[in-house]
Amino acid sequence: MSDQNEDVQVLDVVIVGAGAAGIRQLVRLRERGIDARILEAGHGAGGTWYWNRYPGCRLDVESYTYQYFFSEELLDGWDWSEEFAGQPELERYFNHVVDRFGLRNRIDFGTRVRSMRWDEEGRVWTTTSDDGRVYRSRFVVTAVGILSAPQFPNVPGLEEFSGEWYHTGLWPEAPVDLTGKRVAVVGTGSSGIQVVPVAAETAAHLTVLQRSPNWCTPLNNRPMSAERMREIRARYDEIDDIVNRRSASGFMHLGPSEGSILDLGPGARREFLEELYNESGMTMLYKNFPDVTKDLEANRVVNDYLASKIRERVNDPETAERLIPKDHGFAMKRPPMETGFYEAFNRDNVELVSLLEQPMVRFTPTGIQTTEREIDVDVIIIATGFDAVTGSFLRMDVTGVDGVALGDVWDAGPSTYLGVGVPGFPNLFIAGGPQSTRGNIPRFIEVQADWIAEAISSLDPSAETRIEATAEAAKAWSDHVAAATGKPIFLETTSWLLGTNVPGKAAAVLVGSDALADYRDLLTATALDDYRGFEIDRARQPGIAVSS
Ligand code: NA7
Repeated sequence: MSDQNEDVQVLDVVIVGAGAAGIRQLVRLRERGIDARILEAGHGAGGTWYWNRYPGCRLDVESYTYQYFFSEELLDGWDWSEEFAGQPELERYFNHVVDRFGLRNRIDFGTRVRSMRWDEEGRVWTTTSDDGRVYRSRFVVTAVGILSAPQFPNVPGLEEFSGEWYHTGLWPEAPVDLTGKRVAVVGTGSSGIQVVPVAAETAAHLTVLQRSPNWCTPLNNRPMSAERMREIRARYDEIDDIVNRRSASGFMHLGPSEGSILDLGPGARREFLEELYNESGMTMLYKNFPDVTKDLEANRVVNDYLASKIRERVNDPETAERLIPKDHGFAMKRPPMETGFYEAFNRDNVELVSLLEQPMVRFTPTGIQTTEREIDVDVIIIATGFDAVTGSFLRMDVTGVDGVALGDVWDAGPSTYLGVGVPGFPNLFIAGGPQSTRGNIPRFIEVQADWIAEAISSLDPSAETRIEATAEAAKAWSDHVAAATGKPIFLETTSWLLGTNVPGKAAAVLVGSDALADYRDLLTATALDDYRGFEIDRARQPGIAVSS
C-alpha cells in the first residue's frame, strides 16, 4: 500500500492491544514477514498484567499453564517463582517475550485507539488514536482483552471525594501506600478478594463493602523451588498435551468425566471435597464431578460444604453468614480463589458492610454513604469489575461496511463467526473476544492468533483481498454458542460472563463453551475448506493508493 499523506502510517496489519493476545499475534505475523504494529493505550506491555497492579493481584491459574506454549526456547528460558505468579512477575514475563522476539519497536505505547473505520472503496481500515495519529492497514486484529473496560459503581459523587481512589483495573504505576490509612474496598469479586487481605495488613482500618458474596476456595499458592521448576520443565510435553488438548478449558485439573457426587455417602462427599479444597487453584471446579455444575442438588452439596468452611474460618458468626452466598450456587459465577480472605475478617481493623442490607447511596467528599451510615475513609479501592468481553470493543468507535457501527450491531449482544470474524466488518479479526471459548484465556488466544496469522498470510495482505464472515455463518455460530452454554444452572445468576453485571447491558451469552480441542479443530477445518463461512474476494490487484 502507499499513501500520499506522510503523517499516516501505512501497514499490512494494525493490532490493537499489547496483552497476551496482541503480543502473540505480533510474533506470529512477524514470523510470516507481515508488516504489523501494535497500538497500545498503556505505557507498557502485558495488558491485564499492566493495568491490574493492585496489591495482591495474581494468577489463579497455574503459572506454567498460563504462559505461551508456542516456543520451546521461551519455555526453557523462563523460570516461574511461584505456582501462581503475581502481577509483577507476569508483567516481567510479557516484557521478556516482547524483547526476546524483538517486538518493542513494533509497539506504539500510549496510543489509545479512538476509532476504526472500514473504507469499502479502498478496502482499507483507518485507525485513529486519541492523540490524532492515523494508521491505514489492510487488516486489523483486535486484541483488546475481555476484562479491560473498567466498571464503576452506579452511584454518584466519586468526583467529590477528596481522598485518593483507585480502580483495581486502572491501578497507577507509582506505588500506593495504604499504611496507617482508613481504606474502603468496594466489590468482592476476584479482584476485591485478592486486595482485601493484603490491604488489611497495612491499613489502619479496612471497610469491605460487599454486594453479593462469592463462593471462594483457597488458592494454596506456594513458592516454586528450583527442583519443582526442573520437574515441570521436564514435563512440558505432557503439560502441553493436557492444557492444550485434553482439558476442555485449558487447565491441569482433570476431574471425573462421569459419575455423581450424589453417589457418595455424606462422609465420602466431605472427604472428597476436603481433598479438592486442600489442593491448589481451580480444583473445586475442574476436578469435581460434572454434575456439580449441572444439577442443583449436586451443586447444593458443594455449597453446603463451602458454607461450612466459611463458618469454620470466620470467627464472628454474623460476619460468616454475610459472607455465605444465598443468591447463587458454586460455579454459577466464576469462583474466586483466595489467600487469607476469610481470616482477614478476624482482624480488629477489618469490617464487613453488606450492601444488600444497606445499599450504597453515593460517594461523599469524605467517603461513602450507605442507606444507614457514612463511612469516612482516606482511600477508596474500587473493585467493581469490568464491562466484560464487549466493553473493550465498544469503547472504540468501530464502523464497518456502509458506516454501520459495531455498537449498533452488537446492541442486543455480540454476534461473531467462530469468535474471530464479524459480518459487515471485513478484514477485521478478533483475538480474544466474544463467542470463542472459555477457561484459561491464553490457551484459546494462542489458537486464535495462530489461525488469524495463517488466514492473513494466506490471503496476502499486500493484495487487496477482502474477507468477511457471512451473516448466515455468524447466526449459526451465535445460536450454537447460546445453545451450548444454555445450561439452566449457569444462567440463573448475574455475572460478567452474561453481561448482567452492567446496568442496562443486554443479557447475552458472551463467551462460548466448546472444549478447546473442538474449537481448534473447528477453526482448522474452516481454514482447510477455504475459510468456509467467510466470503473472500481476491479479484483486485495491489497497487491502488489508499484513499483518505
Ligand atoms: P467481578 O468478578 O465482576 O466482581 C465485581 C464485584 O463488584 C462484585 O462483587 C460485584 O457485586 C461488585 N459490584 C459491581 N457493581 C457494584 C456496585 N454498583 N456497587 C457495589 N458493588 C458492586 O470483577 P473482578 O474485577 O473482581 O473480577 C473480574 C474477573 O477478573 C474475574 O472473574 C477473573 O476472571 C479475573 P455483584 O456480584 O455484582 O453483586
